[in-house]
Amino acid sequence: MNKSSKIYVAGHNGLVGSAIIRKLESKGYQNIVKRTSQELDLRKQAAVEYFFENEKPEYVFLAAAKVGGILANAKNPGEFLYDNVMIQTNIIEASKNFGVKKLLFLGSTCIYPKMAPQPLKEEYLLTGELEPTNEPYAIAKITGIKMCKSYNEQYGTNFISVMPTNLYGPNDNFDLKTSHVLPALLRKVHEAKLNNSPYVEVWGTGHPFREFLHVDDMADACVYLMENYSYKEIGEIINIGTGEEISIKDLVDLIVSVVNYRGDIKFDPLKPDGTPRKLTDIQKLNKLNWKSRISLKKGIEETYEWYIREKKYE
Ligand code: GFB
Repeated sequence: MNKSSKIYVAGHNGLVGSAIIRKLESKGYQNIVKRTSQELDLRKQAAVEYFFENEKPEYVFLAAAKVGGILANAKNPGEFLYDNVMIQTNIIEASKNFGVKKLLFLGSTCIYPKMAPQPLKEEYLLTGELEPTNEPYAIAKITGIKMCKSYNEQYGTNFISVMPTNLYGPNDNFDLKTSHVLPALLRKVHEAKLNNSPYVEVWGTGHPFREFLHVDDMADACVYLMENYSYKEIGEIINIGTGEEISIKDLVDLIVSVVNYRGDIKFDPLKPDGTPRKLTDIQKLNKLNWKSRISLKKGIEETYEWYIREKKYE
């Protein structure tokens, strides 16, 4: 990839897509192509083929997806399956048809079996039952992984699949019904402080563990892999994470201290906990000389500063 290469970032307004744009621009890439979902419905194959035929991007970051937290997945299984399969299938097929030199497909660590040994190694894929609350999303992402692998084998394409852990940061979704846990708690604790609420409600028991990677670290890893490694060196999938986990309860305590909220925390065990742990094994990534840099505390502080500045209320 050189500075004048034509690069298409699918999903450029989302959490990861916008971070990839920031990273590419900061590294001097000038020829970046973007389309909003109003300009280009990626679920429509003819529209995607027409776009690729006219723009002929050389490199593609496939960061467009229908994403959401545990309840959003559980309540909208059909949408999570259909939208993600259509979006990724259309872009991967068009990338093959119009000679894209390299594509990076974003999966998720929820593709691994619910009770897989921890930390999660890439070879655990498809070795057990998936977590029910996000099975449709996971099936869609596994389909994308297998499509990239199959196209590389049949057509000689160079499509790589990366599996990020839970991500957070600027431009995240803060809608309390559809968001992931970290932005949801940041908003809840912030509003509880503003409204002098006596307590904040947290879903589940607080016992599950999660790993959190700041989206700027994620974008750095995506651009690094796209610049330096091909499918042959990476293999079918590669985890991207920090290799460190925290319980939801300790995450709440960390957010409470960053926001400086003085009320109580109430756990609602009637809400789902989801998978107990999903810690990434990042040996494969570390061997490619990449490590995350942004600590969780610093990342939450920066995200909170961004949130207050941008007042990201849904
Ligand atoms: O981030 P999250 O929604 O999804 O939930 P997953 C993580 C944990 O946070 C669960 C707890 O144990 C929730 O019970 N939690 C506590 C909350 N309070 C809240 C809250 O206010 N909002 C939310 N959302 N959670 C997702 C998958 O799994 O991981 C996605 O559903 C994707 O498809 C993503 O793969 C990376 O981490 O459980």
